[in-house]
Formats: sequence, structure tokens, C-alpha cells
Amino acid sequence: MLRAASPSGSPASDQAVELFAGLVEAGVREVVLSPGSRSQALALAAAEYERAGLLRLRVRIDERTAGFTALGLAVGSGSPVAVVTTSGTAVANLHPAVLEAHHSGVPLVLLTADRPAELRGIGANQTTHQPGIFGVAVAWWRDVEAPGDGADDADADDDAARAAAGARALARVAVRAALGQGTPDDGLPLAPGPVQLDLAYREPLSAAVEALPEVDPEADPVPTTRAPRRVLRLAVDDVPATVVVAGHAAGPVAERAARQLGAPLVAEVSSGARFGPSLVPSYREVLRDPAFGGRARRVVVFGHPTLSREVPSLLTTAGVEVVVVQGDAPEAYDPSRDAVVVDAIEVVAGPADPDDRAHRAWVGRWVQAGRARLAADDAAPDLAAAGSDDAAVRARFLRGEVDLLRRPVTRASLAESVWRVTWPHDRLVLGASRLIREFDRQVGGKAVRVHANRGLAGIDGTIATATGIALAAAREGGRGGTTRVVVGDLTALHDVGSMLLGVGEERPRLQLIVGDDGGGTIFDGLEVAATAPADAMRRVQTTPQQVDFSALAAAYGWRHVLATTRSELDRALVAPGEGPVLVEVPLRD
Ligand SMILES: Cc1ncc(C[n+]2csc(CCOP(=O)(O)OP(=O)(O)O)c2C)c(N)n1
Ligand SMILES: [Mg+2]
Repeated sequence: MLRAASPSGSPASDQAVELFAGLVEAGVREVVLSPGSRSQALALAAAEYERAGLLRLRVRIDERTAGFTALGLAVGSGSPVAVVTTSGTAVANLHPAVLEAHHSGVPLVLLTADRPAELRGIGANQTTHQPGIFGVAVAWWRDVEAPGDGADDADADDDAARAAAGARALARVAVRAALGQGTPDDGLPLAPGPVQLDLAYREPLSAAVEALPEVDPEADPVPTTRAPRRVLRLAVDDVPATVVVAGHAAGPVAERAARQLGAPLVAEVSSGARFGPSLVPSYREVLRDPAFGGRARRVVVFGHPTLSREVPSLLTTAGVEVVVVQGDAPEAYDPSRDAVVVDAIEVVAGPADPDDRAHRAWVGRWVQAGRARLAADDAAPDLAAAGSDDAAVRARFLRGEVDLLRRPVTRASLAESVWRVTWPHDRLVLGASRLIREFDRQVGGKAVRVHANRGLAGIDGTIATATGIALAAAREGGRGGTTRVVVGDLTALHDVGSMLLGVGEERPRLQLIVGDDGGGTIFDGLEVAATAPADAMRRVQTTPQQVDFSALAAAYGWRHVLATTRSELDRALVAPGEGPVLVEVPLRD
């Protein structure tokens, strides 16, 4: 009697179980999936791994949400995350998150279920051209043939074992590809990003998974960091003239480099390097000043600067030498097209010392100039009045403070309030548009974790990304921090579907802070606003809305707080409470 080649009765389920075994062994801990028929073997296998405590599973009905949730989880955890979808438009709905992940070098393993070869190209239901559907946004993909053909043969056990080993190996290669752990010889990507396994399945699409195979999650994870290939040795300038720029996701390495080079540090708010003694506040104004930006002769760039015009202008100034430390991005940030692009710098001893008087003075002047500009715009409380011996002066001070707290919230005060309550155990996520720029303009140095989707600066997927970051933060030792995501009203509404957390899904401690100015007001600041007819401008650019955010929160089972004054906002930001809350903040300028 010959045996069937499939241990479970469904080659699809056999393969799905082994694929997840390979993913777990390679270091994947999180899977986000959206439901579907063709993907059922993957979904049910993932559920078994979750039950066994080997994977955590997040289920989202909208693949666009699933993709961005996975992106947030990957950014927040520093590990690759798997995403499972069914076939057809389901796959295409991942595209926005895939593009963002590609441009910011975030590792995702997309498992997209597909029809087998015999059902492709004949108009079969829910069937399109999925392999390679993401184009250049996916640096590695495989069109994986449907497993098994159900044929009985004498080597059934051998075939099953071979198929199992093949699936595990394929999963491991996919993780190596997602983490950019290729070598110039093996054809795998050299930088992290999304990868796709397009997995064809034929009937029977699944069978009960009786038992999981042996899996050792700690045995051999694929490393999540890569050794730098191109390392540039840099010496401290003889005559100080270097500036370090930390764009998005630069990381603390940029802050260290500034200190080692005796250079002022220009750090965007989501750089991960906005702290330390070299940090220049109000960097835009300082860069514009010929006495500062005009004196820079060498700029070392980390991360992806996107928030100012002054940084690209500096990098394209004649006579300025630019070194770009590329990091995880697929493209080096090089507006001059003339930079020296490397993976890391090593500061080496030269004749000058970063702590000598000349370098300290160079950094000190930049920092002071920035502080002076910040203080000029700052309505800092008059602490002398607070401590005055004169009761009338003290009373006037207190009345002023109380008055301030009753005032409506402005963009600047919103940024200030949120920054003030953010601490290292918290996470801050900033949506695209005006508010991130407001933070960037005015908040001071603090070693807190700030995230933003700056790969493409889309207003899409921000709630889902923040949810992923909050879920990842909750796993990190459960230290009880809060994830706050600050977005404009249109950015919130663009991703409103991501407020849907299905029954039984983990509800993260997330504050969705919506700065509501009735539409996309960023366009008011563009040159076009001065020339376009006001009503057309409003209709096609501002796109005003009057959504009832309280009803919206209620519909999705979120708490809702309306914060119209600064004190109401301050209270809402630190209010205890489990699960997600929408904090609606009507904005006055
Ligand atoms: C997916 C996507 N679509 C369109 C845009 C263009 N865009 C940039 S900002 C913006 C308006 C954002 O409005 P809102 O979130 O209310 O922020 P505000 O400018 O009012 O602060 C739009 C449509 C984009 N960045 N991403
Ligand atoms: Mg708005």
C-alpha cells in the first residue's frame, strides 16, 4: 500500500507549517495576517504557532492596515515581521506599507497566497499577476510553485521530508533577504527591506494541523545587524569646519560622531540623535546664517533628512565636502550627487583634538546661536516673578500661568505639551505634514524614541504604524510606557480603518492625538496659496472635513477626550487608562 506524500492530507498545510518553523528559527516572532481562502493554510498554521507560544499573531481585516502594523512592529522591535494575505487585490493593499518599508529599509516577509500555475492567465476568480507585483520596492521575491501534487509513490516519506526541509530553508533565505544579509555572491539583498514569497496553493487548501514539528526559536536566528562594508576613516579637522547632520532614523551613532569630530549636531526630531552637548537648537535659522552654515566645509550625514530646506541647501553648496553614512536606506541621501557614500565612519586620531579650545568654541558658538534663537520665540515662564518677594508680583505671575492654561491649543503648544510628557519608556510617533515640522522646529534635546514614516512621508497608515510600535513597546519588558501618535485631522481620517481592533486582539496603550484644523492646512504655506482662487484652493487642496471624532471613537470602541485648552490637553496626556484613546485637539494656529 503506497502512502500519500502529504502527512496532514494537505500539502498546503504541510508547507505552511514548515515555512513558519523556518521563520521562527530565523528569528521572526510576529505575524500580521488578513483573512482569506487561498491563504487559509498559512493563517491556520500561524494560529497554531501562536497557541504554542512561538509566534504572536495580529489579525487585521484590511491588508493596508496589516502592512503598516507589521511595519510598526518591525521598526519597534528591530526584528523582521511576517505578513500573510490571500490573493488578488488583498496583495496590492500591502503596497503603501511595502513602499514605505523599502524606502526606510524595514525588514518584512510578505507571504502572499496565490493560485497555482494551471489557474493563472485564464480569468480565474481573484487571480492576478502577483509575483513581482511590488516592482523595485521588493529587492527579492520568489514565485513558489504549489507544493505536492498528491501523487502516491514509494518514496513518499522522503518526498515529505525533502519538501519540509525545502520550505524551512526557503523561509530562512527570505529572512536573510529581508535583513539584507546577502553577500555579493549569493544574489540576496545587501540592505534590509520587504521581500515576497508568492505561494501558490491548490486544493485541498488546508487540513487540520495535528502537531507542530520540532522548532528551536533560539537555535540560529539570522543576525539583525550587518557589518559595515565601506568604512571611512575621518580625522578631526585642523581648523574646525565640520557639521554632523542626523536625519530620520540616524540613531545615537550620529550624536557620538558629532562629539568625536568636535562638530555641531543638527538633528531632526525623529533622528534618534536629538540630544547631547553638541545639539544645535533651531538649526534651520542657524544653518541659514552665513556666520554658521556659511562656514561649514565638511558635512557628515546620517539617516534621511526630510524636514528642512536648509539641509539640502547646505549639502549642495559649492566647496562643502559631503560624507553620507547610508544606513539601512536603499538610496543614499545625496542631493549634490557628489557625496562620498559609506556604511560607517571611524574617527581617527589626527593633529587636532575634538576637545581642544578651537573645537569647543566652534561647537559652543553653534549651540549658543541656536539657543538664542529658540529663546527669542519662546514664551518661557518668568521664573524670577514666580520667586519674587513681592506677593503682588507672584500673584500676577500665577494669574498669567492660569490664563495660559485656559488658552486654546496651538500647534506650537501641542508639540511642547507632548514633548514635555514623553520619557524614554514612552514612544512618540509623528504623522507627516505640519505637526512633525512644528516638533522639529521647537522641541529641545531629549533621548526619547520618536518614530515617523519618513521613507515616503505619506499621510497613510500612521495609526496602524503607531499601533505596531505600541504593540512592540508592550513586549519590551512591559514597562508601562505610553505610545502617543500625533497627527493632523486628514492624516487621522486617512487611516481611520486602522482603529478597528477585532475581538480578542491586543489593545495597546495608545494615544491618538488629532490636531484638528479642519483639513490639510500645510498647503496654505505653499506659493500656490497666494495665486490660486481661494475657493478652488479650499476645495482641491485643503479638503476641509467636519467629522465627529467623538462618534468615530465610539464606533470603534475607543475612549475619546476633547481637549480644547492647554490644561485639558496636559491632563489628557498623562491620564491613566488602558487601551487606546483618541484625544481630539481643536487647533488655533
Ligand atoms: C498618502 C498621501 N497622500 C497625499 C499626501 C499629500 N499630503 C501631504 S500633507 C497632506 C494634508 C495633511 O493634512 P492634515 O493631516 O490635516 O495635516 P495639516 O497639514 O492640516 O497639519 C496631504 C494630503 C501624502 N503625503 N500622502
Ligand atoms: Mg489638518
